[in-house]
Parts: sequence; structure tokens; C-alpha cells
Amino acid sequence: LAENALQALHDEDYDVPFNTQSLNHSTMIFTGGRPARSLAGEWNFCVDLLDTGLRQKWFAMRPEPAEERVEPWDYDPYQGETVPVPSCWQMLKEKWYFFEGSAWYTRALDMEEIAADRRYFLRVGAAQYDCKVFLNGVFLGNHYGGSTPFCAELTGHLEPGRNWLMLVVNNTRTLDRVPMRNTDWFNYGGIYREVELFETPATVIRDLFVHLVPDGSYARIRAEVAVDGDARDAVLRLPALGVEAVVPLDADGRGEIVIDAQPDLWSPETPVLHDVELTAGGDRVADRVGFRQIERVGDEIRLNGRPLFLRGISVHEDDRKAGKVTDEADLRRRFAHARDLNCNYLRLAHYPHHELAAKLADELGFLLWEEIPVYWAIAFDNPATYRDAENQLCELIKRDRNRASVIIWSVGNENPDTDARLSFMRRLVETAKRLDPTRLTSAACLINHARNRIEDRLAEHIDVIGINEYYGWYEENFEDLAEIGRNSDPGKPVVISETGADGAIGDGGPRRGLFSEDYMTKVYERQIETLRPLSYVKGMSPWILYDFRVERRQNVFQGGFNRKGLIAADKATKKTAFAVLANYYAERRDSEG
Ligand code: GCB
Repeated sequence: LAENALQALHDEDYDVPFNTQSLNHSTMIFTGGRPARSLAGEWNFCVDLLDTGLRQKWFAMRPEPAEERVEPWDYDPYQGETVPVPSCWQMLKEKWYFFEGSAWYTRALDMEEIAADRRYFLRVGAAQYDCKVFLNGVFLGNHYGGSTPFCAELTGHLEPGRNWLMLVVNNTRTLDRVPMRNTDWFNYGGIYREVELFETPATVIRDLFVHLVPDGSYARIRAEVAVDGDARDAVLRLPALGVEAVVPLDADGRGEIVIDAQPDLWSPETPVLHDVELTAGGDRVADRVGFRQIERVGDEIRLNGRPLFLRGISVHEDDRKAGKVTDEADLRRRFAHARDLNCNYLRLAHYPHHELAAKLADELGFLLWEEIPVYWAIAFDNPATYRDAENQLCELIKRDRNRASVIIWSVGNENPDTDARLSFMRRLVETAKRLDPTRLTSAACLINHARNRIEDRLAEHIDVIGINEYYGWYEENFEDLAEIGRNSDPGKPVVISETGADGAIGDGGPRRGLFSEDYMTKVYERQIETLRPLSYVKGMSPWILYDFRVERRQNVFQGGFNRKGLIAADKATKKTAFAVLANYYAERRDSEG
């Protein structure tokens, strides 16, 4: 595909350059601690398979009464069917279950007054996958990437009284996207996280990154800030540590400071958080931040200087009724189940999850692996695909880099070891390190099955080698796993980022053999037995906590779901393998003291 593939695929029919990707990590503002106006609720809605709306410019139609119109309209954005936001359209009506294409969301936005010296920002928590934003008929930009937040500045386009906001969301899978056409999770569509309006003074704090300096002293805190506007400096406060420091800003509004301070350290056992506040030019943001150091030393992962074994589980963002929509109760149940499993760690696969997940992990004391959907064989040789992937990574890092719980940025999953992939993913690793030198990088890498060895050219560029292996399931000969263990000498920590087997329970499940609960349990037992002696294996996150919906799994036991969950899709019924893993983790936890 050519460099401008994204344009070519989507813009050919329109006279407006819709695919500018102008809403990206550089237009984000920091929203922690800001009062938000929620735009949740009923929005007018229409699916638009043929993209008629972009051709006919539905966004430009003013809300005139029918009797005053001079031309017939094929759609009226101002009345008719509504859907709740946030939601995934697949979960709302059966006729939308497999719909892939554009859908229009419209709502009135009433503003009491518009102050000349205030700025207004729309923030969308996530929309799957491409989202075009219009306000009062004006195109404000588009965003690629189905799982990261984005902001559109509304300043100058809002009027006092009634305004009309329109979002066009397109979830079509294409070759150039991240992920591309083929995945093992469901292709939900829609605005499925919060939509909010923020108001700021003329000066806006765009970014705030606060962390412990990872130099082993545990006695220095660094802050990095970005401010838009003419403030010359910003003030950073950490009241519990008695810190009040002036951060000088350069001509671009950027500044950094290192402060001597000895915070109580954050860890899963002591998840201490500190209030942080930043003010600049009348603007104010706040956050609650944990301070800790994570590092790799040889084949060890160390937290605050102590070696760590990651007792984990993988999890998707998926709900049998709500699709990708999640809320605090759903996330708290997830962490409670992880606690029952004796976990200290979760892999949030295969794309950025709701930001509340990391906030709760900070509070509850769980470590997290966060990931972007560079999944399987995406278009590694397409520069537009790279820009999309890198932007998603930057948005994720900017969103979550104040979360002590997040210890790993993962740049991909099971990608073929080609030259194009190596250079694509190396650049992602470099970007992650540049934006955030305080965390480890990883990716789910490959095993060379011909040589039965962990062998992947990306491994030398990342801190932790993730390995997905399905001995006992996709690979039959369990002896090979033991041989891989003996043959490999990775010199770095390895985390078994996936392993598992399907177990269908309930009336439809078989009693024995593949897809039975019994077989799944045996796979867990043998996996544990085989991996236990490998000293460089420093953690695991078997696949997966809950059964999850996916189009490609259609056999009689699967019924449209991947059944590798330790808990069924009801998020309540535990399979027998659950206790096997919970017991192993209890043993590991106790032996570590
Ligand atoms: C994998 C993938 C994951 C799949 C899983 C499976 O290796 O990373 O996305 O769902 O295997 O169940 O096949």
C-alpha cells in the first residue's frame, strides 16, 4: 500500500479531506482534576453503510422544519431514532449485530454563554475506529484508533444557545488499520466510552507527567509539563510531601523539574497515592500518583529493588450484554476475581482498556501490562499504518503514564519476524522509551518451532520477552515445551503472556476431550508443572479471565465465543482450572515471603 493509503481508501469520493488524522496525541489536553460536563445520554443515530452522509453532507444541513426545506433529505439528523452514548450498536439491536460501516451520532449542545476568554474542548474516551467530529456543520477533524481518547477544540465554533454536535464513527476493518482485518476479538462499533466537555482559561495545561526518578535513590521526583498559552511558569504542589515548586516554562510552554523528596513507595502491598496539583495561568489540573521504581536487572524484574514474579491473568474488555462498554462495578468485579486468583498482575489485552482500569489498579494494588493493537500481520511496510500505531501508543502513554500500576508498555502481539516488522516495532519501542523512560517495554514474541527455542529478533530491543504458547492446545506435543525451556537462554525475563485451552461449561459442554472443562484443567496442570522449573520465567498471564465474544469461533461448543476463560461469559461461573491457577499463585506468593 502506498504512503497515502488511508487517504486513498477513504477520501476518493469526497471533496472534504476527512482523513487528516488531525485529532491525535498532540491535540489532547490533560483532564485529571478538571470539572467535566458529561454528554452521555440519548443521541440521534443512523447507520450509513454507503457513506451517503459524507457525500450528501448531512453535517451541513441546518435543523430547518420540513416545510421550509427546498430539497428532500434522505436523513434527518435532528429527529428520529436515538441510542444511548456510550454504547456499542451491536448490543442494541439484532439488525446491527454484524454492521460494519459508518454511523452518525447527533445531539444538541446548549451553552448558556460563551466567554471570549475561555476555551472549550470535547473529549471522547474512545470511539471504534475512525471518528469524524462536526460542530454546527463545521468539520473539526478526525481520529484513528478505537481505544484511545482524543480531544477536539470547540473554541470559536460554539454559539450561545443551541449548538449541534455530530460524530461519525466508522468501524470498517481495513488492511491499513491497527489492528487490521483479522483479530480474535469482536469488532464492536460506536462511541463506547464517555463524551465530555471541558472548559479552560486561555492558558491550558496540556500535559503533566510526575514520576520517581528511576536512579535507585528513591529520593527524587521529576515532573514534566506542557502548557499552551503565555504562562511563563507553572506551580507544582504535592501537599503531603510539603512540595511547592515553580516550574519555569520555555517558549514552547514546556518545562521540567526535579525535586528532592522521599515519598512512601507504591507497591501492590502498599498502594500509597499522593495528591498532585499543577496550576499555570489560571488553569489547574490534579492527579493522584504513586511513586515506585520498576526495572529489569539480568533476567529479573524488580519493583522498588525487590525481585518480582508476576502472578497474572489476561483480560479483554468485553461484556456479553454491554460489549466494550464498561463501568466501575464491572472493573471492580474484574479486580476482585483477580484477587481470588491470587494475582498481583493483569495483562490488559490487546488494546488500551478504559482509563478507570489503571486508576483502580493504582488504588487496589495491581500491576498492569498495557498494550496497543499491533496484532498479527498488520501492514508493517505502510508508513500511514505506522503513524496510526505510533499515535495510539502516544495517546495511551500520555493518558496513563502517571499510573504507578502500569509497569509495561507492550508494542504488539504475535507478529511475524520480518524486516519490516522489526523496524516498525523497534521504532515503537524507541517512542515508548522517549515518552516514558520509567517503564519496561515488551511484546508477545515468537518461538522458533523448528528449533524449539525462544527466538525473535525483536527480543533484544525490549525489556521483557512475552511468549504466547499453547502447548496442550494448538501445539500437541507437551514435551516440546520442556525442550524449549531447556534450549532457550534469553538473558532477560520471560513472561508467558498467554497459554490456555477452551473449556465449554454448562449443558452444551463436552464431558471429556478437547473443549471440555476437564481437558482445560489438565492443560493448566501440565503448563504449571512444565514452566515451574524455568528460572528465567518471571511471570505469566494465561489466556484469559472471562470467555469473550468473537465472530470467528463458531463451533458447537464456542457459539460465537472464545471459551478459554477461567470464568464463563456470565462473569460469575468459575471453571475448575480457576482453582488450579489460584493454588499455584498462592504457593508462589507464599514462597516469596
Ligand atoms: C492468541 C492470541 C489471542 C487469541 C488466543 C486464542 O495467541 O494472542 O488473541 O484469542 O491466542 O485463543 O487463540
